[in-house]
Amino acid sequence: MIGRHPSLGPKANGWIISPSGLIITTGIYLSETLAEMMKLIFLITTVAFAQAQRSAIVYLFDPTGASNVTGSVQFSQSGNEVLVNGTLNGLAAGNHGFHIHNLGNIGEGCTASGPHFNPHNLTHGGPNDTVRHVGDLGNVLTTSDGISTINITDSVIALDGEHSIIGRTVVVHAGEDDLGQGGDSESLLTGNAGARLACGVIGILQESGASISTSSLFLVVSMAMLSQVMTIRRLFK
Ligand SMILES: [Cu+2]
Ligand SMILES: [Zn+2]
Repeated sequence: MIGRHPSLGPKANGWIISPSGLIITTGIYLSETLAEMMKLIFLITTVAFAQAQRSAIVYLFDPTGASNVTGSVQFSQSGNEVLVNGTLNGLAAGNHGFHIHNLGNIGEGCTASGPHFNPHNLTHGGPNDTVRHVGDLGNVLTTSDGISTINITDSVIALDGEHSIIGRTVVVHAGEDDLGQGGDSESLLTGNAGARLACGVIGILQESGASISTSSLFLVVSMAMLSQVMTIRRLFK
């Protein structure tokens, strides 16, 4: 019997001629379906990662107890930028250096966190400079009531990849960061920001939405696969 099997969808390009022909047709149909599904999975994965939204949080305090500086700061990825928002309490009025330091270790009064996070081995700078440490977020301004409101947008730090700040330490300093303009060697290392008054290790606040959307999209893919298998099973009945 020669004819197009009614249960073959419009995407099937084979004709059923004989049982062996049926197997060949089904084989072509299966491999085409698999190729399409691979493309779909690739697309879904790409879309899911493009939509990834991750956020992080740090609670700051003085591990030595010497200062009463406390606070919390949140980081959220928004496209290529990271929004940095938070509040600190207990600093003297004026500017205070605010950086991401290399390690996630607040020991020895925050000094165990090491130097500024600097994966490209550049000199210290301000947040708007091309030549800067990745961790150079400049200064936070404290008003006369001892409150520092942080509202920074930065396109160099990130919440994943090479510039990821997750697991590193935020440090706020006693003095103002001169942003590398101080004219001495220390300026190009630390911005002469002085003592470390409070610090905290940056942790994951929220995983990206990718895990949720990926799982729901994989469900759709699984349903599609199941329906293909059922179509093929019908062909053999
Ligand atoms: Cu610092
Ligand atoms: Zn620096």
